[in-house]
Amino acid sequence: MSIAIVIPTYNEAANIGTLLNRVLAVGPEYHAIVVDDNSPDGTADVVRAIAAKEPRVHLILRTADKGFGLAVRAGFARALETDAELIGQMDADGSHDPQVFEELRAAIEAGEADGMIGSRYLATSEIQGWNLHRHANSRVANTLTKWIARLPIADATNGLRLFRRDVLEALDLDRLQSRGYSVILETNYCAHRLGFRLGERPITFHPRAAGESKLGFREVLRFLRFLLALRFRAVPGIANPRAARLRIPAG
Ligand SMILES: Nc1nc2c(ncn2[C@@H]2O[C@H](COP(=O)(O)OP(=O)(O)OP(=O)(O)O)[C@@H](O)[C@H]2O)c(=O)[nH]1
Ligand SMILES: [Mg+2]
Repeated sequence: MSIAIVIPTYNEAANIGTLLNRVLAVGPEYHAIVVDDNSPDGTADVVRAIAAKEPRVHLILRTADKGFGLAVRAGFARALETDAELIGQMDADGSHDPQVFEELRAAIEAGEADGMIGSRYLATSEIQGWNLHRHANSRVANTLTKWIARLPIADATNGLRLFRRDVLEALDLDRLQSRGYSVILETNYCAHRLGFRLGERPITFHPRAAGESKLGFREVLRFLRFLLALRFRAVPGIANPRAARLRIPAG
């Protein structure tokens, strides 16, 4: 059984080599699909050099329409073309520990859930290196998300997740609306609305190892716009009468 981990990257040349080694070291069944938006720092070149020697590393180079959400969707679509039974996602900057996938996998294999999330907001979770401003931002976003999306999970916006492949098959990736970070919430939300069970495990969220954050004000605004739209949009495969009446463009 193989496990495909999708890793979106933008200017992660300093981090991606170390991270790929860590992902591959989790187990021989782990494959990495790096989705790079043509980073000016040469991230794709680093990945290409590793992929030339390591068949479990794959690169998708996107050259138009940059976006975290578009990249994640492209990565999931590629993963569905492989025989991977479990498909995951993580950041490239060292904030997420790939070893957590083994815990998430065990929970899915035990039948606890169809998709498992590494959570920053359970009792024993830990977030390292955030200043007050970053904590406040995340708390507000998370509270708004809980209030609007009403998902049965504490952390609906962290990009460390693992799904059974049938969850992603059911999502209809082409019909998702998110181009940015809201893709995490959107996919969790759609999976839940489609009747799949989501679970969580506590994680330690580490500070970014090198490079700069891409989470700017524009991305925050896009996320808020997506939240607004969420209650009034159709979920692919689910009828939503409110969606026909009010259409707010998604983030
Ligand atoms: N392909 C692609 N990847 C992106 C894009 N924006 C961010 N990423 C990647 O997505 C992951 C998360 O981005 P970060 O900048 O770390 O955002 P964050 O983790 O929310 O913010 P920090 O905690 O401040 O690092 C990283 O691996 C980024 O390289 C994008 O537009 N396209
Ligand atoms: Mg980060």
